Amino acid sequence: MAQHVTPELKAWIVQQARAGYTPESVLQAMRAAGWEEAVALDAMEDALEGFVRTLPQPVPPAAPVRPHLASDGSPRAIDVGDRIVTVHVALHRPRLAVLGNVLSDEECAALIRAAESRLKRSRTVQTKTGGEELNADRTSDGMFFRRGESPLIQRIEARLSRLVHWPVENGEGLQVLRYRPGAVYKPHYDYFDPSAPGTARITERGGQRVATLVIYLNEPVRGGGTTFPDVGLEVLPQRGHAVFFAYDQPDPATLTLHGGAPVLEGEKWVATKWLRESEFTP
Ligand code: PD2
Ligand code: ZN
Repeated sequence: MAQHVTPELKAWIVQQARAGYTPESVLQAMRAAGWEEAVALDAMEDALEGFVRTLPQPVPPAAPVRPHLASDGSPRAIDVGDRIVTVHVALHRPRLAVLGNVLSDEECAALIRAAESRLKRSRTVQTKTGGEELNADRTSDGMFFRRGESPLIQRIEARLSRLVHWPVENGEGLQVLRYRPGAVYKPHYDYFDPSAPGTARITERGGQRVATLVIYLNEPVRGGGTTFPDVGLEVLPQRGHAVFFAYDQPDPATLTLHGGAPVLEGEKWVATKWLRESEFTP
């Protein structure tokens, strides 16, 4: 006698699938209840096809979020709450923008004043060991502010966080550098070399660096541009302006090789904000 598949049977099959029973175990139960294998398989196919259509469709993985400027169109001006930052140049490879009005003249002068007595010959993080070293490739003097250490620093950190859509907590303390005539910062990447033995230790706190803001606090008389040799770009220091660049992987393919060209006359002062993947605890 031909076996007839009822709506109740199909509903029971869906119920078993929802409860997490495997198709094999459902088939086995139907066979035990006297259903012919071919009829049982047809019934399962029929019932489960409808069931699968009701399941939520898989969501494609979201692109990783990275520090970025406003993403709606190519705005010429970005409201960061307490001032309007202007966008002068935007590059896509490397991801880079030249910005104006990031700091006021008074803020630049106040940063220089607060940093001056704390300057020491700059050191670079030594990825071989995870320690720091004096470096002939970097002949500036520098210091780090602690994150949030004064109302001025708090205000600037909050502004930069809003500008690049990245939490204040993921930022290293603001660094101030002074270059005297002849001082340079030879071309380098700001991320930590993944193949270097010290990198694991350095990235324990906050992960990799993912973006940099170099903010110009004054104007040297001659020289001192920030160069990007891969793309033949030189950003010239203008007080209160900044160059922002992001690197979504620690790899030269990001084209973010950059350096500070020698200062030929006068002094150059910058503030650098390095942004980490996650919360940075000093
Ligand atoms: O002062 C600069 O122009 C400069 C150049 C390259 C700063 C940095 N790197 C840096 O602070 O990472
Ligand atoms: Zn750098």
